Amino acid sequence: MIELFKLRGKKIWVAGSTGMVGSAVVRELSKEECLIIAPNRKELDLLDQLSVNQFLKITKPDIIVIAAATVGGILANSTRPAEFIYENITIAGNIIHGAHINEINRLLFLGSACIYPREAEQPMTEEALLQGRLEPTNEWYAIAKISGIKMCQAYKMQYGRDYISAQPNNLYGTHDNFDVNSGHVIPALMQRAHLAKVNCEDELSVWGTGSVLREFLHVDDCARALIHLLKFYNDDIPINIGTGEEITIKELAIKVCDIVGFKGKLIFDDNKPDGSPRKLLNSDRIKNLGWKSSIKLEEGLKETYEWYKINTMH
Ligand code: GFB
Repeated sequence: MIELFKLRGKKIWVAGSTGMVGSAVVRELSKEECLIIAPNRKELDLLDQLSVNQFLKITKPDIIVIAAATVGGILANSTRPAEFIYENITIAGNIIHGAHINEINRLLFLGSACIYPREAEQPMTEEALLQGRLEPTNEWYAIAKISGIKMCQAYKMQYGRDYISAQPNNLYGTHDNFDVNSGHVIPALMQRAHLAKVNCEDELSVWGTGSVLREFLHVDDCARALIHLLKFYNDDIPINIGTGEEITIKELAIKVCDIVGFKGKLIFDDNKPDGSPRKLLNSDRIKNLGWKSSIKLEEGLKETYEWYKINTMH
């Protein structure tokens, strides 16, 4: 397959480089003989348009990966809608417009599988975008992500910019947010199961009915997919990234408890939201470009738990 864009010798800004996805992208890019620029939050405020423009004017990267976002699990999404919509729209707007006015021609924007309608036909193809109503628990985040995707398409259409977007399914892995309230299901359950084990508790509460399905993608697989897309993809269709495998939250909770070594009973708390009933991506498009996931859920969960034990305070 012809490499459309060479990364070798290029200066690449990874926006959000201290987060879970950004740090994985930096790790993968460091194998590519390119120059990575990765300012942290204190060095660059992505919500400040002037600072972003100034930064781009001075550093002039050849390529930008937007892995920066305000993210969180189902509870954070549904209880902090203003932060999720404002911060994510602003980050996307500042960086995409800033890239354009600074003549930066290549950019990859990270979307999310929650951009698709709640009732979309499964597995969801890229064509399902904007064909129905969004899942209410994360519509604010989804609208912001759809805005970023649409900006990439608009700047490509009007100015011929090579800006692309990709949406991975539910991510997990090292450098995740393990907070029990604001985290996504895997890190939150891991932390909760770990604490229940340490405190010799008999029960563990799992949010929702446990019957909904999710497709989980390891962040290192995601980072490899993003780099693959930077090299080989330039269509305006935002492209799906998934494993093709799904699991119920109940099965996931059992797996997490096995790995952590918590032997108590699982209690399903249906006062907490379930969110989407099912969210499986059709990832044929990226598979046809020569990428597929390589980390099995079981293996990824074990590695994540090892990282959690070494790197978090508990
Ligand atoms: O990972 P999660 O928060 O996000 O929740 P979504 C997935 C499922 O796990 C839901 C259940 O059905 C939760 O009710 N769950 C069980 C738990 N126990 C827990 C727990 O302790 N913590 C959490 N968080 N969930 C996300 C969006 O939706 O999808 C994100 O909120 C993002 O913004 C992501 O777009 C792709 O899969 O429901």
